[in-house]
Amino acid sequence: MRMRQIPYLPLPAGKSVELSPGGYHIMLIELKRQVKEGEKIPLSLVIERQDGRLETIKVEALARGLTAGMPPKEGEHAR
Ligand SMILES: [Cu+2]
Repeated sequence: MRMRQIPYLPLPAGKSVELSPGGYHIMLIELKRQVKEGEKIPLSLVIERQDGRLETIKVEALARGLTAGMPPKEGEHAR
């Protein structure tokens, strides 16, 4: 497993950027408690628009078991 932290994830206009266990993903670190499988985790994604304005998008991530997805390999993550 090799992952590298990136300061931000570029979002090219008009193109979709996929987050996946083996590719770019959001990694939660320094958690204060154990996350249980099936738990919904509220996340705030901050998007910087082309004009420099910041927009916050709130999403909910469903916590899945460690074996639910492909294990990260050559992926990169943003936080
Ligand atoms: Cu990661």
